[in-house]
Amino acid sequence: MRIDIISIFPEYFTPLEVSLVGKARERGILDIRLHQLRDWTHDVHKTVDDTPYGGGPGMVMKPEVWGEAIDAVIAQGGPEGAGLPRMIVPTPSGRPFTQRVALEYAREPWLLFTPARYEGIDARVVDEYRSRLRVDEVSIGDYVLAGGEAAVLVIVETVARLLPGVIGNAQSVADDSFAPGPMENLLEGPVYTKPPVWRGHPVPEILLSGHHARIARWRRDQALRRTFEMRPDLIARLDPESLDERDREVLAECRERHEAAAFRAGPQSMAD
Ligand code: JE8
Repeated sequence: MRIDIISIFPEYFTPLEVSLVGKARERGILDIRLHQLRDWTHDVHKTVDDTPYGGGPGMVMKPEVWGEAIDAVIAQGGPEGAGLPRMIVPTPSGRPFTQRVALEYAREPWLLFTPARYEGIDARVVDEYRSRLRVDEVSIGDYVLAGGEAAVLVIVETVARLLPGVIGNAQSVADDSFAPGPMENLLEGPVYTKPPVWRGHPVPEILLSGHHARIARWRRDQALRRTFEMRPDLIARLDPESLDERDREVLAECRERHEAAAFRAGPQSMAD
């Protein structure tokens, strides 16, 4: 997979030289190219922003500079047979970036990221490239960053670990939380390693039993409990058809404990 990133802070992407993504680059699985947006300015100050039409706070990134930069990257050409890149624009007003979206991106031969700063990029840039490329405006979460670079790091790492050969144990990816399948929309349960007892805290006996079916069941129980506690919204979205009898028992126990705790806490909490 080829990835191009255009940014005024290409140094922001040094983390993509280490760990899992760095190794994938060394092994030729990923070809990541960074581009300094200011290289496509023509003034002595290398200006990339200007005041917003209609007034308002902050500055907006100029369409001319982005247009020249994106055209230049596209003109370089991508992997053989890749055609044009899929353009990904991180923005707080984008569609949620999810594991399902990551799986889609992992199937693309060429991704072009355009992380902005200031108040974002002049909207005409997305309009222009929607007529030529597949353009995705995506958000990594409901909070406001200072720019799109951190989002690109999140997206690239999430996608890279899905590429064949990047994660040694392909099953680990298949078992991911949020990965389509039996664990989709369930959070990871607790994980343990040696020693078997640490500061008086033992590892759950079941994990030392070697009984794989019981361990798998215990792990799913833990995932259901963790999800009920931390992300009740995901429990509400579970497809009832995807739950077996034991799943339903575990969730019923969770509800009973939750209601008992609420009752003990008093009437106000019951209203919450
Ligand atoms: C960004 C971003 C994602 C997320 C992404 C790109 C470019 C006050 N203004 C700050 C409001 C508009 C955005 C301005 C900062 N900014 C933020 C994000 C994002 N993906 N999940 N949160 N924030 C840019 C400029």
